[in-house]
Amino acid sequence: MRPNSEALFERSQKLIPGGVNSPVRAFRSVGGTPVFFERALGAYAWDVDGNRYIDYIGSWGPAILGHADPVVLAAVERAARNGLSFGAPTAGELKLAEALVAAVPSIESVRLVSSGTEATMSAIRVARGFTGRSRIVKFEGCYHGHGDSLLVKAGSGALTLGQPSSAGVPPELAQHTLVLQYNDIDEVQRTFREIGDTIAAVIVEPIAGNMNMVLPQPGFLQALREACTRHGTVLIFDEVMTGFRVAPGSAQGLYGITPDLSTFGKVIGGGMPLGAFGGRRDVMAFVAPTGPVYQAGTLSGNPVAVAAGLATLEQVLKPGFHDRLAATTRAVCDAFVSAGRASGIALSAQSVGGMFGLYFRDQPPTDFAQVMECDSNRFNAFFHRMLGHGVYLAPSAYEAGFVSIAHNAEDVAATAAAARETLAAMAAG
Ligand code: KE4
Repeated sequence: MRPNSEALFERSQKLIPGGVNSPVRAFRSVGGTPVFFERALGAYAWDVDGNRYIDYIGSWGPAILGHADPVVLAAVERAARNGLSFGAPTAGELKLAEALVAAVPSIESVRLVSSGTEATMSAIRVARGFTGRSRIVKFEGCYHGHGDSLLVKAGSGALTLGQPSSAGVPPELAQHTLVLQYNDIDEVQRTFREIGDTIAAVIVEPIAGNMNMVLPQPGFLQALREACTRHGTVLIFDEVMTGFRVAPGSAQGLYGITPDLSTFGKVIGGGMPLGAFGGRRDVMAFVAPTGPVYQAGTLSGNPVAVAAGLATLEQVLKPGFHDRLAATTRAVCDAFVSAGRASGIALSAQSVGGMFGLYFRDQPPTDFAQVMECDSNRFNAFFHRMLGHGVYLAPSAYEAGFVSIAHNAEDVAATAAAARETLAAMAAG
């Protein structure tokens, strides 16, 4: 009996580019047929053939409570019964803005949008409008969504497909995007000494999660803060992935660095289309209709998405939530590392809060060059064997993994057993 995923994939490729609505889903780097999912609940997802997987993607971060959380579903249902979208202000949007301002001290004013891409694209425009400058700085391997200025040496799907710099972005625009090396403090300081007063913004993932997971080295984020302050550059923390995923105060709370703007997505929508950008009041005052930087959206602040986000954040911000989530995520990493050690295959792993990196390399990489040293062929073999054991990892060596509060000790044990069997088989050749 032919798997339904294969049949569906064959048909969808005829109508949808690559058969998917986001490139990383296409399994292009790991090979094979993408799994078509039918439903998900808690830590698990079932494909269209009824196979169950322990899910370590969680929709690339939003499913931090586990899939189909009953409280979130009830909130969505209540909101939906009152209408799906009004294109007018609602009390829920104010409540979510209040929740974000309360949880993230750097946010004095915030605008809701419908995706992380919209959030980062808008934040860049605001920074350019506020400073009157055009140049921005990003870091190789970091991904900030598919806004034109940011698709230069990007990570995630762009890196996965070997297209870090996208076609279709006019050179006249891309020339304003300066790409530096993540964790290279000397390069940042040298660049700012030379041209700092021409730089509108630095946008950075405070924990890089789109070239697999790379942590900021001591002093890196502080160096960005100091350089931006000295030169009147807007420091943007792209917390679309790390926001409420790594700590109650997000990565900026974890590292004690105050950005000028932050962007959010994923967790704050709980699986529904929702993003946000916000920060210093004087910068956000430039956003229309109060200021000259235009930004808009038919579904911005959508009441159903806002209901999902509020219900999610309410649970995520309960005392002890991140401690429990981080403990489970550490246990998952320990399982991978001990399985690697038992097999003799070079494997390392690390985690922060509810996100983790898994590397076929002796030590976790600390920069983009070291990420490229990881054995992606081994990762691809590992990915498919784990899939066969009912464990769903990101279909790319350049993505982080995500754990939910619904993952339990049995799931970790099953993952450990699958990893031991998989790596032993790989070691045996
Ligand atoms: P979206 O437009 O996909 O909601 O957010 C873009 C984005 C912005 N900033 C960061 C740090 C991000 O990680 C993302 C999106 N992340 C990818 C996964 N690495 C989304 C998955 C996909 O592209 O299908």
